[in-house]
Amino acid sequence: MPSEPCVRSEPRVASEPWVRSEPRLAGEPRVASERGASVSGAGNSVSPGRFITLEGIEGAGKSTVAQLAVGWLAARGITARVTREPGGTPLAERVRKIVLERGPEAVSPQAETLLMFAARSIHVENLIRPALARGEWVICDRFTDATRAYQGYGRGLDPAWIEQLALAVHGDLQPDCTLLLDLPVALGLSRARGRSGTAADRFEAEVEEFFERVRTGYLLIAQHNPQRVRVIDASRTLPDVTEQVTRVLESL
Ligand code: T5A
Repeated sequence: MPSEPCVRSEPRVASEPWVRSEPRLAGEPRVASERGASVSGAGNSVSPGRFITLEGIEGAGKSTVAQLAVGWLAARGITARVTREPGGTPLAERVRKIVLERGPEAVSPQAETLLMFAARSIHVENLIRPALARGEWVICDRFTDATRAYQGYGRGLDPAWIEQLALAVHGDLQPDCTLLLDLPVALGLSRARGRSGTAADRFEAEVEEFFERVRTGYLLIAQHNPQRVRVIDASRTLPDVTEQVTRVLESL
């Protein structure tokens, strides 16, 4: 696991297809500490919000880690909000239903991507940006790295197109830190299928090779963004994963 903490500006790697120089929108701040801050306690210490995302293949443990992180932060007096993508607001959850459910009509990779970004746009505008502006921490189960990994590496869509959509939808809003829960595909799928009592959604019904491409994509994203993305060995026991995650949170 890389040793450096998540920091907010990272070197750009020219060869990485997901990397581009993101222009700042006029008047829009770059990072969480500029976006909003709240005064904590009786003193004048500023407690800016942080935008933390959780990524990984099916069954990696993202929901479990999200709850763990919010509890760890609450014990330290930090208000954190757990949310997820696609979804997170009532309207975005309706889009989630559309994009995940299996139905008689084909959903092209392009349509899938546009639906993901439609949900994200609603989520960013109505939940993520306002929470960060209040100085809250946002723990988000999946964000744009999921589109890069699933629709880009998994479905084979043009990474440049995905970056254009990302820029249009959330400008230069980027996670302050991303925890990539990495584990072998077979283990993730067995955990996900073992837990779920419901029918497989469109993604869960995919073949293992698809998830292998997604996992490889995630690891490449981590490799090219070592300061933002921290890789957690999610194949370990929950206490071990908890320890890895809290070490990262302590560094923020
Ligand atoms: N998608 C999403 C895209 O294609 N593009 C996008 O842009 C976006 C945003 C969303 C789907 O949409 C796709 C990706 C997804 O296919 P989802 O609900 O977010 O779906 O995704 P899932 O990965 O399917 O969520 P899961 O709930 O299945 O997985 P989690 O949250 O990673 O796993 P979790 O925490 O529920 O854990 C699974 C089981 O394992 C146990 C848990 O108790 C649970 O039973 N567990 C462990 N067991 C042993 N050791 C550990 N360390 C464990 N950690 C958890």
